[in-house]
Amino acid sequence: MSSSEELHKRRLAVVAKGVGSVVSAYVDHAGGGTLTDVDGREWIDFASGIAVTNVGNAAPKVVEAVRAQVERFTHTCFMVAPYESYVAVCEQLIELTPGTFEKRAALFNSGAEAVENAVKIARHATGRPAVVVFDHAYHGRTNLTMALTAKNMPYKHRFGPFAPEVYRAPMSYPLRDGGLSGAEAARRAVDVIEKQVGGSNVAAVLIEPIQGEGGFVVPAPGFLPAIAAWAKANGAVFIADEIQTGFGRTGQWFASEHEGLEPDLITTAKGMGGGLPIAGVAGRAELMDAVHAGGLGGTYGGNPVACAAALAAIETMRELDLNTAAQRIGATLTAALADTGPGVAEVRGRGAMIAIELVIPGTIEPDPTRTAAVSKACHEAGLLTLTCGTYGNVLRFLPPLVISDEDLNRGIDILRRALLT
Ligand code: PLZ
Repeated sequence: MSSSEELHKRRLAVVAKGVGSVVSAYVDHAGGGTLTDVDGREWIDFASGIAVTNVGNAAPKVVEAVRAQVERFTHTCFMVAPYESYVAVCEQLIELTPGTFEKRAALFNSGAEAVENAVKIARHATGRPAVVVFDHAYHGRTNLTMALTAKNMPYKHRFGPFAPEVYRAPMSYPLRDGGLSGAEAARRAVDVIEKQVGGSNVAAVLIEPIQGEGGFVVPAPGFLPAIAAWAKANGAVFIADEIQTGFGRTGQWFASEHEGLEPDLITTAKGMGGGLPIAGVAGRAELMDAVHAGGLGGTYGGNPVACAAALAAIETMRELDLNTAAQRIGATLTAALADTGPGVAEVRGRGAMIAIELVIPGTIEPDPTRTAAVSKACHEAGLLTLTCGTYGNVLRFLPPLVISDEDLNRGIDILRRALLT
């Protein structure tokens, strides 16, 4: 077996530089809350492959379901010859997403593809062009989703021109908007939408209930319900992008539930597949079914192996009550980070989606340099952490929801040491 150093050398000769990696340790195997690299070093996982392995890496039920499925058949294309597991995943999406109204669902391969399809459905159903998104939003890297994403570097820089009819409204960001209430921040956003776009032109308002790449921004209470109410009053489709927040991550099946939201459409990916690539759009039947037969699809969307993994992952979430686990992880992390010094402006998030925002002490000036240094110190000590945020000054923690108390506490010790020394 090659060492990480040897593999990295090989990589540099063949893998495009535009594809980055947070660490240059190459993974040999992973399970539960840890990864082991090819040099035999163990890492505590506070990343979950960016909020994907909520049920843990190589979760036993997922492994078994995938193995059984690949032996039966690997691919037929649901648009050619359908199979039960696709239908069963859609049944689960309809049952688990908030809202008791009649729903339909469709499956895709990646988060970006789910977002693209949600926008297609909203435009088709309303006959309107405009899509409203928010400051700090992240929705993907395809051409339309780059347009929907806020941050230039690294996602958009020199990749334009971007898709038209995308409009950006101000977000509720309590630490950085002077403490506007949810209602005030919503009024500010609605004012921009009405003055710059016009309510009757809006096909969809698309928002992450807690922003992911943008910095784990939790909007002030009341902001999301007010935006959803505006969408309803103006005949626009309210789409919650729950790709990062979904499937137990925030301590509920979907983060929309924290404020009683019933989005018209929800996009899901990441956690739903237990590590295999699968995504979905679920929502109001009259919107989903507005699209003509054959208008939605793709070769691999809802691939049978990915569907088998998703069904096993969802079953694992239910059996192990991972929503409760996420709440417990969140409470432990939040308590452990409460006294980490004046450079930590805020500890925020919900459930096992927790972050700290680092600033120059005594100000709210972002401190990306220290953020990178703390992250590096964590990596050197064997804790896999990620950064995020428009200003690159947010450290985020996304442990698998099955992480043991022992691994969680070992991770927290490393983190505290990195922050306090
Ligand atoms: N919507 C809310 O978080 C993916 C991307 C990391 P894909 N986030 C991690 C990176 O640098 O590429 C994401 C998300 C939200 C959409 C997406 C896109 O999902 O599966 O990466 O396409």
